[in-house]
Amino acid sequence: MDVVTIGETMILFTSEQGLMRYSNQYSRKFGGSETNFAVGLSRLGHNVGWISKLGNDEFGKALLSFVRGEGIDTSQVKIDDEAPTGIYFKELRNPNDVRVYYYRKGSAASRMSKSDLDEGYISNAKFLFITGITPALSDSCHEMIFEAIDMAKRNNVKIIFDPNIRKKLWDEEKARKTIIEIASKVDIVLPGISEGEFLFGEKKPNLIGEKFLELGVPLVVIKLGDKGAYYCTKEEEKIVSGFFVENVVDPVGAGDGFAAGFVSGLLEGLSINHSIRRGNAIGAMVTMVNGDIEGLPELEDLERFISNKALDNVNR
Ligand code: KDG
Repeated sequence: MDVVTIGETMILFTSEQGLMRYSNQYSRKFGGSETNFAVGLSRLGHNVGWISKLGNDEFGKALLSFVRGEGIDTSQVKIDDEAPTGIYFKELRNPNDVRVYYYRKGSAASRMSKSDLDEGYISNAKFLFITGITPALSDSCHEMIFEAIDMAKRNNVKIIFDPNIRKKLWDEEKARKTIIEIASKVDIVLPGISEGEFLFGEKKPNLIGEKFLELGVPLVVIKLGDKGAYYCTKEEEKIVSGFFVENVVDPVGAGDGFAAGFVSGLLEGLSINHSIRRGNAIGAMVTMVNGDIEGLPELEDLERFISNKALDNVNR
């Protein structure tokens, strides 16, 4: 396995007519940060495994066959007879105001615990990808994420962490403390600017970067939206420019697409710079399509997008 990831994926209902109070039609999709990332990587040709729990219900079955159909290993996905698959709703008021509503409390995935982890499975991966969503789901998920980190570290599996702070899911003080504690244990962190501000009260990428470096993270990559991404290590720092998108349709999932592109580059031995460029491109592509995963490209489409954008810049 190239990458193993752990987290909750939900059925996603998107309102077809703006405000949910008026909508009598919803499209049924799938969404979950870790599987958005996994689908992105799998579409680029990498092997990904997903650890999770689903309800023994129609939604769980739909989700499992979708994720499996994307070529992701689901051998570590368990079915819980006692709890439902989580659901979330998306209300696209406009591309700058997208609201999400969770119906996931007590879901099957929130009942995951450290006994659901198989050290042998994690130890065989090159990377473990985790987000700050999972520890927010429940105390047992919180404990499980720290156990997964310990397993990865014991087996020299590199850990990539996207803080993905979802304030609706937990108390802010607990979120800050937990995210900082996790960050201090990982190899690569992928925050956004607003997350840096939430964690450290800093808005500038270099100052946020410094705070993470002080925590001991070897590589910090900060997403800057259409401006690209800033990265720093102890030795170097740089901004890798992004891709302008004229018509953003739905920004949800862009960060996961970024992570997929970036990690695919690392797996293929590309430089940090090139890996981030891939991430920037996929982040941009995801925003052009309605849905968390629908805009994730295959390698050929990704390369075409990057070279067309490069041509646009020459012609401008
Ligand atoms: O990054 C996009 C995710 O936020 C979305 O797919 C749903 O996982 C999700 C969550 O917990 O919000």
